[in-house]
Parts: sequence; C-alpha cells; structure tokens
Amino acid sequence: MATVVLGAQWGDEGKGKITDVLSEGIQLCCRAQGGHNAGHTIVKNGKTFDVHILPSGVLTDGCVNLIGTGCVVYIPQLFKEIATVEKNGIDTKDRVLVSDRCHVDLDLHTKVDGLEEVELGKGNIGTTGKGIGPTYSTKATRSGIHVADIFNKQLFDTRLRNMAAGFKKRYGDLLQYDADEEIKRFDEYRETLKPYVVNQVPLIESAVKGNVRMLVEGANALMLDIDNGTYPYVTSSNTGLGGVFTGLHLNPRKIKETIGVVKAYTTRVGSGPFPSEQINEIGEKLQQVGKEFGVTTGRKRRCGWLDLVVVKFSNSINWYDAINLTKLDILDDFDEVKVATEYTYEGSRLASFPANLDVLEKMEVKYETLPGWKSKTVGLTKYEDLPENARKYIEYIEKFVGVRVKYIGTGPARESMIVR
Ligand code: 2SA
Ligand code: GDP
Ligand code: MG
Repeated sequence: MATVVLGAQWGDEGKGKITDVLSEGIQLCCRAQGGHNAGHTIVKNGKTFDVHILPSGVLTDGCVNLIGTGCVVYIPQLFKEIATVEKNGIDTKDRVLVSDRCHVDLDLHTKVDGLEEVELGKGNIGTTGKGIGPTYSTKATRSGIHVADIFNKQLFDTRLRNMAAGFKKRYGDLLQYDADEEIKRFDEYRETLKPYVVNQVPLIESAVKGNVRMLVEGANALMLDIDNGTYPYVTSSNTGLGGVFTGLHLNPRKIKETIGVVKAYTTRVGSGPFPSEQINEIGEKLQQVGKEFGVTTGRKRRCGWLDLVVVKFSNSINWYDAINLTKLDILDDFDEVKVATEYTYEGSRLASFPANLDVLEKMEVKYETLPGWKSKTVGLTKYEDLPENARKYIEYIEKFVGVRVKYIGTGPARESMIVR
C-alpha cells in the first residue's frame, strides 16, 4: 500500500518534513517526477539536511529510496548528495536506486536553461537554472538520453553530440559548451553509477504485489504542474497525482492515502501569477518570520495569505484524503489572518482557478478575515493545546476545502507535529 505526499500550492510547503516523518517503517520511498530543482529540508536530531534529488526517506534506516522513471537526474548532484548523507553517518548502501528510464539532465541542458531565460528577458520563468525544462524538452522531442544509455558508450556519445549539435544550431556562439569534457566525465560515472541503476518495472510490480509499504514524495507542487499550473510559469513535469502514475506505474487501487501539503500562508519562487501575494509589510513579515528562501537557489520567496481557491483547485485535481497544514507557528504573531476565498472577474464570481493569464491579472481577490491567536504554537504536539483561534483557523480551512486537516506542523523539527 502506498501513501502519496503532494504539494498543494507553489512548492516549499514542507513535503520533505512530512515525508521524513512518515518514512518510519516504510520499505520504499519514491520520487516520481522533477529533478534537482526541488529542495526539501529535513531537520532530524537537531541537524538540517537539504535534499534535492534524493527522496526524503534517505535519512530513515532500512528505507530504500527510488528515483523513479518520471524524474530527470543530474548525475553529479546525485553523487554529491549521497556523499553528504554518508558523511553524516547515514549508510546509503543498497538504499538508493535510480530507474534506468530516467532522463539524464546534462550540463548542456543547464546551459540551455540559462539561454532560454535570457531570451525571455523580462518575461522569464524564473527557473532554478538546473536544466529541468530543457531535459524534459529533449525527452519529449525524443532526442534525450536515458540513464540506460549511459552504459553504451558509443550510443551515449553519439546522442550527446547530436543533441549538442542541435542546440548549437539554435544558439550559435551563445552556447559555450564542451561536449568532450562532459563525455569524459560520463566515462568516469559509468562504473560508479552502475550499482544504483535498476529496471523499475519489476521492482514496483513486486512491491505492489508484495504489499510493500511505500511512500511517494511529490516534488514542486500542483500550481507548478505543466498541465494544470499557471502555465507557462510552471515546471516541466506533472507535479500532481497524474505524475505519480506515469513516473511510477503504481496500481491506483493500492493508494492508501493522498496527503496534500498546505502551508498556512502562500509562497512562490520565480515569476508568474500569485493572486494573494502581499507586496507590503505583511509579505515581508511572512518572508522573514517564515525564513522563506529557496533551498536550491537561495532566492527570496514571494509571500502572501493562504489562498483557499488555490487549495480547493488543487484538491479537485489531486483528490486529497488528508491535509498536512504546515508552518502554522509562523502566523503566531499576527493580530488577524486573512484567507482568499473568492475570485471575481468583470463582476462575476469565478467558479475555479482560471487558466487565462489576463483574467488572473485583472480579477479581484476576496478575503475572509479571521482573528489571530497571538500566542506561541511552536513545538506543540496536541490539538487541544492550540489556542482557540488557531483551531478555528484550521477548522475554517477544513470546512472550506472539504478535506480533513490530519497533520499540523508547528516547527521545522520532525517532532513539531500534531497528528489528529
Ligand atoms: P524549473 O527550474 O524549470 O523547475 O523552474 C520552473 C518554475 O518552477 C519553480 N520551482 C520551484 N518552486 C519552488 N521550490 C522549488 N524548489 C526550490 C526550493 C526552489 C529554489 O525548494 O526552494 O531554491 O529557488 C522549485 N523548483 C522549481 C521555479 O521557481 C519556476 O517558477
Ligand atoms: P518542500 O520543498 O515542500 O519540501 O519544502 P522546503 O523544505 O523547501 O521548505 C519548507 C521549509 O519550512 C523548510 O525549511 C522546513 O524545515 C520548514 N518547515 C516545514 N514544516 C514547518 C513547520 O511546521 N514550521 C516551521 N516553522 N517550519 C517548517
Ligand atoms: Mg522546496
């Protein structure tokens, strides 16, 4: 049986923390999509770990971690993260697996990512610059490289050179890239990578048939989904429930619980629509108190009130069984808290989150104001111990979205969690 953890907003809701918490007793923790653009912070035994490509179950003894077929992998980052985890005394032997069908994110893709952003100028996406979009692009145009292809030198070298030649035609001298240098590095990876690579199909099939306890960790979040997010200001994979099935081919009837991770306010990194953004002292306070900096790029995250239209929209796509409300403690010192509950455009209420960027720009956002609680919730572990107004806030969310708030985060540490 599998538990699925998915981001319900624009990412950085705290998926890493809940994945780590739930990974106790889990036999297989999987990533289904995305690459090292993700940044998942886990605070365990007083130590802070940031993982980007490794699943967050890597810190849990006995838990095997799979980077699934739907992911794109930048091999140097994989080795770097394994080394960091090992240096902290965590044994990863036989506990990290990479699907041989994952696409390889090359230095070439990183360079192209940068060039695409420069070309977009003011209208840039604000990517993490990790080559994610170009890697998914070459996958879709069938000029990409599988992890499996790494082990056939002639095939790998030819495909890499062809890909580089294609981009060279497109960008000319703007593309400063040395194919020989990257090929040389892969000559070294070929042997070191081998023990990690698996054919995922029989692995997942036997895990499903054997009722192995599985946990799936979503990366990025629903509003960054290539199909359902704020296109084109999205990442290049399916970050919602759909991506779990293409990336991991689980049996859908074996999903025990889908958990939507919802931050108690909203953040976004990169460009694009953000209806409840507060470009004022409220936004600054959320940014500072919430320590909202990108884990991968160090960029300041944009901040605003919780947008329940967004959460409801993401629930319509991901079908959450439960919500993990995170970072409730960051709202401890507000006299009042607002939640966005409705969008109106040209005088009419919009039934759902709109696709059209023009509508998103012109529409009005309506807020409900709730009283703050002005007392510390940091580290609380019992629902009854929360101040009444904090409970009212949670119950308001629950009622609005129609999904039970089962887990509540009250601090970065894994212990700072209320389970209802
Ligand atoms: P990309 O690099 O092609 O995936 O960028 C496309 C958009 O997706 C956003 N994106 C993210 N948003 C939030 N968190 C992410 N991970 C890092 C973190 C981000 C960071 O955990 O903090 O360090 O800046 C992430 N990854 C991609 C990105 O901002 C673009 O809007
Ligand atoms: P992810 O990308 O969804 O895994 O989220 P990130 O790790 O990028 O960002 C979430 C940040 O909030 C991390 O620094 C976490 O340590 C921190 N965090 C998670 N849950 C809580 C919480 O309940 N309270 C506080 N104060 N911090 C939290
Ligand atoms: Mg993150």
